[in-house]
Amino acid sequence: MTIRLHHVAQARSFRTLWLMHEMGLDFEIRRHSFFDKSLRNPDYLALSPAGRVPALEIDGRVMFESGAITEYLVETRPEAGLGRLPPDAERLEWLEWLHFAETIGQHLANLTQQHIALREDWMRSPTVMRLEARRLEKVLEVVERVVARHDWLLPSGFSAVDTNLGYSVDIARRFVPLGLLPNVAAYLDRCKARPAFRAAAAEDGPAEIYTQDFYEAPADG
Ligand SMILES: N[C@@H](CCC(=O)N[C@@H](CS)C(=O)NCC(=O)O)C(=O)O
Repeated sequence: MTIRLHHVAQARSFRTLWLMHEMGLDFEIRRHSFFDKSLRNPDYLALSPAGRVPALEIDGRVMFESGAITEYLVETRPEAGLGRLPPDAERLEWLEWLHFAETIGQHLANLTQQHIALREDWMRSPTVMRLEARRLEKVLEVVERVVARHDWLLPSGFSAVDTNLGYSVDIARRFVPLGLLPNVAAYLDRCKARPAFRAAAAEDGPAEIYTQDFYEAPADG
């Protein structure tokens, strides 16, 4: 049965796209756009009730939530070795990083709304833009400390949590300069050098959310 990923270029569905390449799975991609309202049509809402991506059709079911999809993929296909299933000693850290990817993600969502989704200046809040960029920097400092100690989030090496968190870092660099976070920058370079990341990037589709390399927070005062 075909695995089908519902994907928007540059969105969190990239995590699933990258992970499925890491796992060597066969799948097809159904592309969507944020800007044509297709995520709000009843057919799509039947797959993903909040109209979000990713949604993954797999094993006769459909799943939403990128973290849950990551867990499901590594649990049902353990031969890829990208999960840390109980009683693995790294299980606890593996789960922490999986969910920490969405702690980063909430700041990314706020910044994306402020800088990109709100199209008129009067709709935006410079205070929120500055605060969220600062809070994003703080969570990246946590990543900075861990990838200073080893190449990937877990001491044992690359795992599926690097796809969830690596994606978050790749979007975060558009809002926080990585110059003061050299280990995060090197981690991102390692992610991007992986053949599976490159394969996913080649399939991501034309950029429609982030069209600038960097989105500067307005100066204070
Ligand atoms: N926690 C969810 C978040 C999903 C999510 O909000 N995805 C965004 C793209 S990054 C989306 O589909 N936004 C469309 C919308 O809000 O209408 C996950 O990780 O899958």
